[in-house]
Amino acid sequence: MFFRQLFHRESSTYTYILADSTWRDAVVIDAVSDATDEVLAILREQDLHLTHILETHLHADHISAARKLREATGAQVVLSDQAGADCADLQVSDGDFVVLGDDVIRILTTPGHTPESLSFRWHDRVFTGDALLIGGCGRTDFQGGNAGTLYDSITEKLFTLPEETLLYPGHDYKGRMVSCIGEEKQMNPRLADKSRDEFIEIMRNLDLPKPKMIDVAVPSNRLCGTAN
Ligand SMILES: N[C@@H](CCC(=O)N[C@@H](CS)C(=O)NCC(=O)O)C(=O)O
Ligand SMILES: [Fe+2]
Repeated sequence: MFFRQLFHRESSTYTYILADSTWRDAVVIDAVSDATDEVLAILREQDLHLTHILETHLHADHISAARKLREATGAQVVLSDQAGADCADLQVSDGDFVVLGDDVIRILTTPGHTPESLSFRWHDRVFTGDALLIGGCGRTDFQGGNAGTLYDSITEKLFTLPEETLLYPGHDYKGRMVSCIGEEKQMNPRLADKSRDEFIEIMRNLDLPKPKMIDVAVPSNRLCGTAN
């Protein structure tokens, strides 16, 4: 097993590289365009062959490296079938999986931050994109977001995973790198002991500024990230 967590400072985005050490196959989750060379260098150094480029959703705050990585490696881009992204090689839905060496990465649909949001489960960990963040969750006030749907995704899908499952989020704005499902169930201030209606009310009152890149990033990412 090989695992790396990279951080993109401008958008506080985490990119993950997962690989099977026996077969030398790798996948990347939420690669940022600015970090394309860094991802390719790690693959080269570790002698890994990239098979899939997984996107948790159409990002609003950065441009994806998916297209550039596909051009460089021939790997397949994986996006939800709800993304409306014809550029994807594989359009997936709940229960689908991606083979990685001797194991699989299980695909969970976790809509709410956006309709096409996915989480990926691999070994002892889950990659939740912006559905569930450490001590928070993705906002639901743009891109077809829906707070009630997000509450259902978190409580019915993510919170029913084993409590020791490691939680690797799509972003963190305070430098935290990993949590676990049990900790979020007990401690996440938006979710612990909160009803669906209370959660919807919290999300309604967040009043966050629009992401700086949204008007460029979303159309670009629907094309798997145009070259920049
Ligand atoms: N200031 C950031 C905001 C980014 C932002 O809104 N990110 C979304 C994810 S795409 C979010 O849900 N953030 C949660 C939060 O800020 O609590 C920017 O301009 O890019
Ligand atoms: Fe997002």
